[in-house]
Amino acid sequence: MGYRVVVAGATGNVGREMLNILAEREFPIDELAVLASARSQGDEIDFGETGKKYKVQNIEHFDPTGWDMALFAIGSEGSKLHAPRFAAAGCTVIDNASLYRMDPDVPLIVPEVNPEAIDGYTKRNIIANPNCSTAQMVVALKPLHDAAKIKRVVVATYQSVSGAGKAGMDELFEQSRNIFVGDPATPSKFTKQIAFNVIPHIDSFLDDGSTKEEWKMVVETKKILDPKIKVTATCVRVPVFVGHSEAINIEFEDEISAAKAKSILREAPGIMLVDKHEDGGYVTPIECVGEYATYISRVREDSTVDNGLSLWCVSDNLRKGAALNAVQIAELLGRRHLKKAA
Ligand code: 11C
Repeated sequence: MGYRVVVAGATGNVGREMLNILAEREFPIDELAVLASARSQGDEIDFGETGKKYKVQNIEHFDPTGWDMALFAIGSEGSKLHAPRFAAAGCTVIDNASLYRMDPDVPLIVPEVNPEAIDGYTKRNIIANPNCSTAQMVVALKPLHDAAKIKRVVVATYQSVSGAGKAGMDELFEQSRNIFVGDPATPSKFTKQIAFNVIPHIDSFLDDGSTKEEWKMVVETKKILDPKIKVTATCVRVPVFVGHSEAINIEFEDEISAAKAKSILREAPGIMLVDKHEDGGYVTPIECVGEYATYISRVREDSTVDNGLSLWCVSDNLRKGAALNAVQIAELLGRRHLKKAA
């Protein structure tokens, strides 16, 4: 016996990946409803490679009563409108938006890192999925924190345009083509030209000069992993279609060598260590597209501080950064609480 599962926002980048991953992982589904805004109502959407197609229903008119769980990828405004309604009807919401992440009554979960925190979901019947750049970083940090206690993290991100949705991907494609044919590369979704450029600005600016994306990496890491860890982030958009990369510098309380860190990371859940000291002995974003793992490369000691390490971390932002993590939360919810499926 399986679950009655809803995917909301099914026509977007993350929603499509949610459907692909539910199908790939053979999530136990008795009935599936595929929702989006009125604009997409009636469109047909593939359920991964199963050959099954589903008609998109209008979320406004959908009655969630009797449905077990809903995976939401409809942005904060959509979640604000619909998540409380679904949750009140008894359908547990696994929400990819930032809206509820810092709500103390909503668990913010990365299953490899803080699975036990999911038990608090009953307060609001909502579980939050973290920001993509946070998710991959905490997967990398968790086993190292367990081994040597992290004090401080300095991270610079190299985030792909798919983090800004389909419009971001279209803009990179169109600007690249325009530049080749001599047409203007006018920015629209991004604040400056993204093709052949990098932009040190993701999400809105805050009063202290940081951006909301940078703030999310700080507060979400504390909520998921350990409130004592200090984090400073610089988030940068780069002309890559899919796959976020991060250069992470970590200061530990206890001594930890690069060799020890590598042996820990080699065994850690969700991580693939690819770290050869030779040309190409590391992972780049195009190699992680469509994969589940968070890839770690370039692990080395930082001799400028006591107990310091630097590393390179790459993952598919639409998968581990969003849809895969949401499906893993659904699996965890099933295992720990719903206990319906075999
Ligand atoms: C980006 N990380 O790359 C963002 C996308 O809080 O879920 C995801 C934003 C979020 O633009």
